[in-house]
Amino acid sequence: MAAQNKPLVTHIFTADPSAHVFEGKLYIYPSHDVAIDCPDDDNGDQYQMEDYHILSMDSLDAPCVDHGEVLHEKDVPWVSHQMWAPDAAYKNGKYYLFFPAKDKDGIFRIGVATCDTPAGKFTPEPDYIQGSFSIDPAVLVDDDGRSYCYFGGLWGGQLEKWQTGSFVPDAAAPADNEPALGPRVAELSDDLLSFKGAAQEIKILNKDGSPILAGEHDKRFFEAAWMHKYNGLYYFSYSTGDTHYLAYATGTSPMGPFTYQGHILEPVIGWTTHHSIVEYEGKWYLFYHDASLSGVNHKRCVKFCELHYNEDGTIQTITPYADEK
Ligand code: FUB
Repeated sequence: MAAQNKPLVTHIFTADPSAHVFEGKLYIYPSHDVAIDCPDDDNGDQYQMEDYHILSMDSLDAPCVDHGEVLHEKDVPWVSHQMWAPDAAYKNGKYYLFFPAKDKDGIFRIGVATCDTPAGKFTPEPDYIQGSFSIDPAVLVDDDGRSYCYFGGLWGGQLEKWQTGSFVPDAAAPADNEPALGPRVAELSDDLLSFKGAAQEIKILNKDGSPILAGEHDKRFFEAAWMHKYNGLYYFSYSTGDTHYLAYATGTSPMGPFTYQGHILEPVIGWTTHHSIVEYEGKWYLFYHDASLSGVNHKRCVKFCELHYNEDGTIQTITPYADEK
């Protein structure tokens, strides 16, 4: 299946799109890439984002509206820099913006800001969520009212440094023949402002129950967690990072374990790949980004395409740019 190849907006660089249907409209919560000129490094220093803009569309054919800056790093007391991939949630009449950023010690944490409307502006909590670390929060408000925050990212996202439960600056990554590091999940409090307990590591297993190994780079978790439900099953999807796939695994519990199923999206233009999956008017859509607008890894643009399931619930792999060949 081929992907459409049209940026939603071209007047700013955007990435990491978390799409939700709120009040009957599609809202997209992306990162806002900064157009600085600098080389890439494995620590992600080229991603120096300072704020968030929210996008929305009245329908899939309607123009995409930029609601402007809704939160800036200077408005968040605990943040030093690098506001990376956000997500949003709605509960009890309030909208929540979850975002990772580096604290004053250079450690990635996850913060939350709230608003009465989906398009902001958002008011941040004074401190980050206690017990949070690393990057790329994705929040599921489940059908039973319980809510979960999924997060984590390797390399610049610092997940390797948290293997002991504390931040160890020079911690080594697992060897290729050891189980891969899993993303983390924490149940959220009823007001979505704190973790109910310590975050747990999520297990992503092969179909025979064995763990995916750190050396299996085209399957193992790297960053960009997303959770959605389809026909009552939990679908945990993520980026494989250095092999540039979006992959997914399924399970019967929101906390896992999840069984690896395959790839959702083949590599796009640019190093990173990050996405969300949303149902809108009875069809399913993948929102994703690439670097086609600039040709530069850290100046990205968000796009979407339809996503199709097979009858057995597996997802058909999407090939970007196939229509252009
Ligand atoms: O946008 C900055 C980082 O790049 C995100 O947090 C990752 O998921 C990757 O897309």
